[in-house]
Amino acid sequence: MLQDDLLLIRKRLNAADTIAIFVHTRPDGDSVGATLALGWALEDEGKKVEFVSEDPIPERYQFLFQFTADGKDPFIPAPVHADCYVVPDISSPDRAGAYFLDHPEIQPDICIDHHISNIGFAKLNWVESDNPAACCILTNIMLKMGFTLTKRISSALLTGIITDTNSFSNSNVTTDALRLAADLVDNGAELFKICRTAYKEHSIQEMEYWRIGMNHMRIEDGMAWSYILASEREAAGIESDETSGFTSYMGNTTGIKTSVFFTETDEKKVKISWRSVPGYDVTKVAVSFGGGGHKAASGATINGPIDQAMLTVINRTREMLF
Ligand SMILES: [Mn+2]
Repeated sequence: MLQDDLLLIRKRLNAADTIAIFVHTRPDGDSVGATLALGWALEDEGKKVEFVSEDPIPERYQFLFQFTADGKDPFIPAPVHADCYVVPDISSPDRAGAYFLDHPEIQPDICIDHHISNIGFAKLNWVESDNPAACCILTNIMLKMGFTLTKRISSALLTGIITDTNSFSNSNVTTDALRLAADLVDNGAELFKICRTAYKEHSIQEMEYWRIGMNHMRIEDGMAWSYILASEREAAGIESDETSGFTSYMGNTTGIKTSVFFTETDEKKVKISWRSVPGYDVTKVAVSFGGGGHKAASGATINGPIDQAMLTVINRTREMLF
């Protein structure tokens, strides 16, 4: 990426009156942190900013709202007055929700991303696919563009770095990421508080999910799997069909090569989530069921009933990987 590109990004932001910044659908910490950090930096320079999210911001990131002017959630579902569109941590237009699909005449102005699958859909694209977090990229380039990283901006950026690196434990964490994080703590970001709130703390619903998952878990020949029924989710008051990290948790068990979690959806379909250690490519199993994903993390949705689905999927996973 050339310094000239950074100059173009800075010029485009300077020229705008109202800048819309989007989080991606099902927003995570990196997405929320990047959007708030850049938005606040622009507000500090007197720009009007529209924070856009089609989905609600998960509760674990809402502590960042204490730093908004009125202490309230600043996000709106779609832009209103924007003359510049920024999409951080977003690899393709659909990841921003329906807005750019419904308005094909609008091309996002600036994309800042770290996904290897980024398709370069904005007018200006700053993509570092080996960078562990969009918030790492932003920390770096916001400093280069002359923005001041205040306490609230540093808190938002550190939230993204901690959550996207799994608290600096992923294989792609660089010394650069560690140094940038230290600088953000120097600027007033509260490491312990952010780790606790955005990363470590679970809701009671998530614990319910794990309790049910633990109860149903089976371990056999290097595979661990479990499930949750729609009726169990309803009884426990669990609204989401996300596995709340339980598939990874099973997959981190010593000796386990592949973990699989089955969620019976409200429509009696079965959502499958695979995780695996290096050497076990779960994408090909997921693709054989009409799904997809990454070598180490994939998913698919198939028809029930769940008993039959589990039997078929576990057998095929064993045949294809072991
Ligand atoms: Mn990210």
